[in-house]
Amino acid sequence: MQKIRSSEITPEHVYLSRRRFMRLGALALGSTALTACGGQLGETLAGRPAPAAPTKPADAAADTLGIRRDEFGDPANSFETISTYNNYYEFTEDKEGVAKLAANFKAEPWKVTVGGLVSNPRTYDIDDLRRKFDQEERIYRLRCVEGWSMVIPWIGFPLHKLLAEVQPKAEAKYVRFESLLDPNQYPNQRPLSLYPWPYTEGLRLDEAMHDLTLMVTGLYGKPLPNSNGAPLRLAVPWKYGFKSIKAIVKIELTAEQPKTLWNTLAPHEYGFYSNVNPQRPHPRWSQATERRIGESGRRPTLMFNGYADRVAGLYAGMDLQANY
Ligand SMILES: Nc1nc2c(c(=O)[nH]1)N[C@H]1C(S)=C(S)[C@@H](COP(=O)(O)O)O[C@H]1N2
Ligand SMILES: [Mo]
Repeated sequence: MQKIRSSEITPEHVYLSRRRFMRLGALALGSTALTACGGQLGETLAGRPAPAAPTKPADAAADTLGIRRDEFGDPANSFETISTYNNYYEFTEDKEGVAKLAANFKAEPWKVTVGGLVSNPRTYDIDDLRRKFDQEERIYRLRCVEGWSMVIPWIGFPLHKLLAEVQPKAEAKYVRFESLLDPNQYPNQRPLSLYPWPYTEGLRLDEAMHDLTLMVTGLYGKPLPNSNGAPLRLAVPWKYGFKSIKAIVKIELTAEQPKTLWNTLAPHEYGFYSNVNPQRPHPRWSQATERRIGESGRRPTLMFNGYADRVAGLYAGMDLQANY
């Protein structure tokens, strides 16, 4: 796999408010954490050359597996790249360090509870989910809010099939997702961690019901690697990658918009909706372009990450430039 220089990405972690730092002032924060976070300028602000025409195919290693392409014709990144370049903060903030730390993660047995405002609350074993719902391949783009992207051949089933089974009540308006809390397995969930664990995310019910919204159980036809959120994660391809929560243990239907980890940490940087929008810069960097991992140069970012024809209607009447 091609080595990815850390200078080529703009970390989304850790925006931490000054107040939070003061409160935790005694904590010996590594200086890396500080500089890696707030200190760095966005890729596009760092005096880089204008976007160059990307070279294709994205990833030489993809050839050996037979190239899969997304619906826009872009080749998928290799299994190697997808499973070794990760954002998974429960393990580490180092993208290339996740796979090693996650090697012994215990992804089975695994239970997922689905409850809240539903008529038929259920607890599923991961195997129940694999057996019960047809597993299909969906080759989606993943656009991280930091300004890089990949093409990933996921295996999974649409979330709406699961929701149909538990039957949301009329009052249910949102879906809340929760990741595993287990400091014994996640080194970065140590006591006094600066993150409000567990990782949580949320969708409006109609977003959750959209056919593009996928419950992911695998990639490249194999069970999901630990580094990608085994055994169960979400893929919401028109939103920034942090919405696609990993290692899900709980799904809850709610009447109110749920709190989410990134929105709690830095509400002015990471909105609840966080739809990919090249015209709306992150407060610290532009979102107009992205670096496809494996390509040279940058390519333009597309509205809703290219899925506008199918999802724009969900936001009719909403101001897309606002920070929701
Ligand atoms: N539980 C959990 N889910 C998570 C994250 C995380 O740190 N913890 N990182 C998010 C971010 S920022 C991105 S870009 C994607 C990365 O997914 P990948 O590593 O499979 O490419 O996972 C998202 N889901
Ligand atoms: Mo991300």
